[in-house]
Amino acid sequence: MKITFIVPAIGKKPGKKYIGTWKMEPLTIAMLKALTPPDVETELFDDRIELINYETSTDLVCITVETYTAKRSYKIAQKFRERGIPVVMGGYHVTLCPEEAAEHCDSVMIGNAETVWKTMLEDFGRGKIKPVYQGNTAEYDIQPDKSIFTGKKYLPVSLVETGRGCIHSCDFCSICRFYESHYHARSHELIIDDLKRSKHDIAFLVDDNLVADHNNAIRLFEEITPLKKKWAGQGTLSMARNEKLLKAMKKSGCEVILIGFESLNPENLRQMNKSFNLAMGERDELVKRVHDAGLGIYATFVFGYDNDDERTVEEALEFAKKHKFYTAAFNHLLPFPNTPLYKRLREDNRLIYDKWWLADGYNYGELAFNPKKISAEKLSKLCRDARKEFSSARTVMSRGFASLGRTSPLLWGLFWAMNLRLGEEVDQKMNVPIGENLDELPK
Ligand code: B12
Ligand code: SF4
Repeated sequence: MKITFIVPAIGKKPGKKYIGTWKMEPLTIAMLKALTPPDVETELFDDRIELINYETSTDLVCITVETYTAKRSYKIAQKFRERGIPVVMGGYHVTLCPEEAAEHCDSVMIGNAETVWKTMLEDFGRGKIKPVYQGNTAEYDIQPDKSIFTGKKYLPVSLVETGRGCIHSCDFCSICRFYESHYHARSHELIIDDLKRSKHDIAFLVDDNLVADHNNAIRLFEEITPLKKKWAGQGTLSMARNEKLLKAMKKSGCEVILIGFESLNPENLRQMNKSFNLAMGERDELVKRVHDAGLGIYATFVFGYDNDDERTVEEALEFAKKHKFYTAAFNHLLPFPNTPLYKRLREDNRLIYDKWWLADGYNYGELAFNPKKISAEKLSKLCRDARKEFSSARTVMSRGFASLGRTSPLLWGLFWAMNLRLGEEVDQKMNVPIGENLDELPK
């Protein structure tokens, strides 16, 4: 039996390069490969870095689908199904919208694959694949098999999972829908083993809130310190209230931590069900503590909540410049399917498209709903301009020198490469036509 794995791109601009910072190893495929018995032949086409061979000789096509890649995934599936090759789909979007995905493939997998992948392959082998498989989100005790990436050009960063899910319930978030607001910590033995196997010196610890449990996090950081890796991850400002945690993070090799500030406006934080960001205390002081501990911050903001107006983006930009963050994202809000945000906007008749992810003419960077106090076009432009300004030579220089005092020489070097690239990418990302230009060669 032979399986063809596919990672779809979100879409391509004719003749342009695909987004550099998105070319990370797709850990998802390494997990599916690890679950696959060794006698099954496998191949991978990563649409972000290569052309898909639609004529490949294969028995089964397995596509990982995110909301941004859904339209393209459905088109790719159609091409294989026209040849009579069955297609299985799984991933975030499929779990959020199983009925929609089922219209475009032979079988959908809801949730995680670990507990059902082998059954699905056995059913397929007997010619009896089921239309739906329901995975159990709690069990994942295997190591990824990254041999499937051999010969592919990805960024030199190893993705290592430390936990799945999140206990919070922010109204815009797909993760808490997928994991029903539960967190599943991964065993420290597996994490350490995974880090030891990873071939790069820099790791991205895949966890949506690495510091959800301070004591577990401190223990983990103490255990990985001897591995001498440099790493980045995602957490909340709550880490700043625990000096022991900050010290353990730094000592274990943490250089940059992504923090979702989302909004500086308390009413917006309440509306998005993220008031826990408010309960942590004085924001400037907490940011200072994280910086003083020698950690860079990747700050993320989201705009489009009901209290946002033309000033809001500027205020966030000023805040980000004041603290000289390692980097920052100025995103507009996007209603992902099956989230409370999506339902609220639909009830209020504020959606511009019923399903933006499938809509003709929908481009990356555009709003898919009408904000209350600002027009959709204006907000999209303000986000773009904030990204441009934050990555302008003047701002990058001043942030770069602040970063010198915080992060290690390795990450300082990376700072320039990353920030200059991000600056270049602002307009590369803007207006990528979602799902379009299927046969465009990546550069
Ligand atoms: C690492 C990461 C990235 C990396 C690289 C991603 C990659 N594909 O290589 C970078 C930084 C580049 C990135 C970029 C973006 N990302 Co991202 N990313 C993640 C993150 C943190 C981890 C993904 C991962 O490796 N997980 C570990 C694997 C093992 O888990 P998994 O993918 O869920 O796979 C399991 C199941 O879903 C299932 N499964 C998955 N696929 C399939 C396929 C089949 C056939 C089957 C049977 C089963 C199956 O089985 C797997 C094993 O159990 C997730 C959040 C998260 N915690 O998962 C967000 C996430 C996937 N990203 C998200 C988004 C929105 C984006 C961006 C659009 C952000 C932006 N605005 O710029 C871009 C799009 C880039 C692109 N697609 O080209 C969203 C997607 C939401 C959605 N509804 O689709 C997520 C969920 C984050 C979020 N906050 O909501 N991302
Ligand atoms: S804290 Fe982050 S991962 Fe958790 S629900 Fe909120 S946005 Fe999602």
